[in-house]
Amino acid sequence: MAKFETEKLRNLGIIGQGDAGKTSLVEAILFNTGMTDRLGKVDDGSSNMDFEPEETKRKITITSKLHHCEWNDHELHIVDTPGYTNFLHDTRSCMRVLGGAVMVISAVDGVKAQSQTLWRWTEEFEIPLIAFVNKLTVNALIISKLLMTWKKTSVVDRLRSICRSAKLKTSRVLLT
Ligand SMILES: Nc1nc2c(ncn2[C@@H]2O[C@H](COP(=O)(O)OP(=O)(O)O)[C@@H](O)[C@H]2O)c(=O)[nH]1
Ligand SMILES: [Mg+2]
Repeated sequence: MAKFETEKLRNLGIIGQGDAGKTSLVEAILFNTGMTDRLGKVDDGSSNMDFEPEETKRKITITSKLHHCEWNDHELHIVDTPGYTNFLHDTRSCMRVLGGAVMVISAVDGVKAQSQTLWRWTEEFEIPLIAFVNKLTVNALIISKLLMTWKKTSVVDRLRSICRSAKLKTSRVLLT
């Protein structure tokens, strides 16, 4: 792996409530950037990120993990974080070092309390955030309904345009 100057390094957190698809997204990033030669899957225990025995057994992320890849002449340090309430303190611990974060939102489940908590924490730590709407192929919840959920959390205006473009990006990731 090439060596990068400090200004070319980025610490990127992948955050969001449990089951949103964070670890799967990280696996897709690693695979698509050539860091892995197979797409790791949480469901069959082949994930590169959820490797602890308890994690492969329960199919959830319990502690934050770090991986890296290269993109656009930068080195990305990707932090995959837990989203379930019991382990959320671990996600908060990582926030101090994040230069940016992607909040993964499940189009199936909408926005739960954990996502709102995480959103507030990114504001507290002043972390630039983008939203990534996942699981759109499931078709269980249309994007407008998801946005209605966000409306109740009063952050919809910031997210509306991002969610629209995320729809295209998500489809692309899912097809790979
Ligand atoms: N249909 C569908 N399922 C997904 C997608 N991304 C993740 N999943 C599934 O959602 C579940 C939780 O995924 P995971 O990556 O562990 O979510 P995390 O808890 O946010 O890290 C697993 O069963 C995944 O296979 C997606 O884009 N579409
Ligand atoms: Mg996970």
